[in-house]
Amino acid sequence: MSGKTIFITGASAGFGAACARMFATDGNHLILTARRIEPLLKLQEELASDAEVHIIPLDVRDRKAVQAAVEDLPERFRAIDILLNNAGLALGLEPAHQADLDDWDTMVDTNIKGLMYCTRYVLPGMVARNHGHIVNISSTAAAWPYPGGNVYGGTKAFVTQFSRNLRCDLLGTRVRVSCIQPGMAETEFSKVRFKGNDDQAASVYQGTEPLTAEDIAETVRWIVSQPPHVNINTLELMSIDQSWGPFAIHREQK
Ligand code: NDP
Ligand code: 8X3
Repeated sequence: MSGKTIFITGASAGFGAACARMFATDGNHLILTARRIEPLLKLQEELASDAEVHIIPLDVRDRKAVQAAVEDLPERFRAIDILLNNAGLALGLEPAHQADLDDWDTMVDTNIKGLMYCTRYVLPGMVARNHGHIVNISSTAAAWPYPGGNVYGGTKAFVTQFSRNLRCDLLGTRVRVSCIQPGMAETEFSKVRFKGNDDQAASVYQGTEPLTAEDIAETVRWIVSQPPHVNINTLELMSIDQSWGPFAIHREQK
């Protein structure tokens, strides 16, 4: 797959940056967005020989900024073929009664509302062209609860169900919607979740071979490379070192 125009949110690190590298190598044109401009500039320089790269400093929580980012694109980048809704984060792992409400707000504003804004502003062009693919990054946390997952898992359940509902609305068009639900993958994710505590972040992956950002990029590549009549709805993947636990049961001490 080459020659496509691909809009990536959260391209400054992790999955987004790995997808940018992969799509650039394949010869696509990229719109890379994130809040941090420095890593975007570096990526633009790194990929310059392979791809045309347009960078936009963008906080997906800012609805007007998302609208401007999409509507003010240079002519060359206007016809977006693929929107990769990847920007997102988990903050904290405290139980619900101790969690920080500001963290909850940030997760809802980013993972739900930011993804909603990007989708809503990009989608009309796709429908008008009767062509396009939205790829949403959800999580195993969408389907499988765990202690401390509270609002993070809730936001990812939204992403999965929103993806399915988009398919319903888009039936009859040639616009595809796919949702990927990865498990534990080593990126900046845990550093963000544990607010810069590197030891706590490293302990998540200690003694395991977690998924990598490149594994996710390969998955995205496979999904978008399917023939146009094939829509991958939902795809869940995990490291071989991750699985499910038994139901937790509380027992009173006699
Ligand atoms: P990283 O922390 O490495 O990357 C997250 C990206 O999201 C960064 O580029 C960051 O850029 C961007 N981002 C965060 N908040 C905003 C915002 N308000 N506006 C714009 N961009 C933002 O994590 P991952 O690559 O691992 O995460 C990518 C996605 O994958 C997330 O949605 C995450 O929930 C999901 N995921 C991650 C898993 C994992 O184990 N790593 C597993 C399953 C799903 P910047 O800070 O520059 O804005
Ligand atoms: C990230 C995976 O298990 O930390 O979405 O929630 S997990």
